Amino acid sequence: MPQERILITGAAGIVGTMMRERLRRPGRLLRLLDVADPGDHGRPDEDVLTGSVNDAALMATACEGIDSVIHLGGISRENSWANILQVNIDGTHTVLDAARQAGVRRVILASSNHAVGFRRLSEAAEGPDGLPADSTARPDTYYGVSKAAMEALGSLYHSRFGMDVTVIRIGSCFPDPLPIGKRGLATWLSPDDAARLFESALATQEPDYRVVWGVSDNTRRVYSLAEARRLGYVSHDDAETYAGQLADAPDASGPAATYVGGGFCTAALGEFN
Ligand code: 15L
Repeated sequence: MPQERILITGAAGIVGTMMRERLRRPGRLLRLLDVADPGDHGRPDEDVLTGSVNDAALMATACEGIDSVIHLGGISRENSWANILQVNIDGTHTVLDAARQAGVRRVILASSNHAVGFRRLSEAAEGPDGLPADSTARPDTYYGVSKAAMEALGSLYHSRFGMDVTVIRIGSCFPDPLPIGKRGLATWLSPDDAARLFESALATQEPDYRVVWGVSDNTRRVYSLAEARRLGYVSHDDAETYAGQLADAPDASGPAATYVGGGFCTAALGEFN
């Protein structure tokens, strides 16, 4: 049977670990890469590589024979400018360039809602289905800046080299929305929906550059799903199931109640939190 080969960077992270279990298919090989050892389970349908997305030689090896890259690797919240620049911006460039040199056809980039964290919740309420997925960058942190840079790099690699690039602006992808508090009732992307969305991005026919929101069809959703639906994504989950458990959680106040980035909008810039 011909094998589809997918490289997942950041495979030992929260999203990577959840996707490892969910993106397995007959006839598909998952190559799992992370700076932390993803753990080799000895499965014939997995390759495991340990190392950094900043290591160009390792990335060249990782991209050999690969059809699609799912780039989840990087720092997942605020950090120093030096670390963000190295891991998230330079690292994404290294991944994209290794993919280009290896002739990888498709790259899926895990961006974040924090690329547009300083967009107002009231703006989201104006759109027919919420904040459009192609809203221009309004980052709330250096981390958000790195996600905007990631999106720009993806656009460049599509336009220059014809690579198929899908950017997913992920909301809050955790087993459940509880760690995020009430905001998570709007921003949650369930693990199963995340897998459905990655499958839609893996099934594209024509090379393009597209930006979609990565959220479940939450009752309190503020991000548009129109763009992801065009890709074939159908969400089955809604964070509202957890609303009862969050009834006593504090309501947002100040900037966190005004902007879609929530608490990231007031987190100390450049400080790990
Ligand atoms: C993100 O981009 C982070 O990686 C994640 O840890 C969550 O905090 C999420 O955004 C969010 O906005 O809830």
